Amino acid sequence: MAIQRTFSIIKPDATRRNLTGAINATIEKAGLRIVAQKRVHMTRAQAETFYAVHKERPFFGELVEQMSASPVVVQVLEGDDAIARYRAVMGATNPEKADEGTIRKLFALNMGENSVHGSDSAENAAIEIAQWFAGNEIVG
Ligand code: FUP
Repeated sequence: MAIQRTFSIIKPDATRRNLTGAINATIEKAGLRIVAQKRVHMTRAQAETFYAVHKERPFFGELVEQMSASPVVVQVLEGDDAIARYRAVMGATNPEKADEGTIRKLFALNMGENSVHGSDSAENAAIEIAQWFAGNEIVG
C-alpha cells in the first residue's frame, strides 16, 4: 500500500470541548502520523472557500457559521493508504451511523458538529493541504 498524505480538521465543536489530544490519540493509534499541525481561527471567507463544493446545499450557511465560530486545528496526516484509512477512523458523516470506536461515534454531537474533516480523494487532499500549509511546514 502506498504512503499518502491527507488533510484533517479538528472542528470547532471538538476544540471547544478540549478534545484535540483525545482525537490525536485516536489518529495515532490508527497508524497515522501527524506531520503538520496548527491551530487557526477560520474567517467566514476561508470557510466558504474550503466548503465551496457545498455552496448550493441547504446546510451551507450553518456549516460556514459553525466552522468559523471558534478555532480549529488543521493537520496533515501521513501513512499507508492515509486517505481511506483516515475516512475509516473518522466514521460516517452522521454520527448516529458511525461505527464503534470511530472519532465521530466517540465524540461528534450531530451531523453538522461532527468533530473532524478528512479529505475524500487524493486530488482533494492535495488542494486542501495547499490551502493551509506551506511545503516547509510539513515535516514527515
Ligand atoms: P464528510 O466528508 O463526511 O465530512 O461529509 P460531507 O463532505 O458530505 O459534508 C461536509 C460537512 O457538511 C459535514 F461534515 C457536515 C456538513 N453536513 C451537514 O451539516 N448536513 C448534511 O446533510 C451533510 C453535511
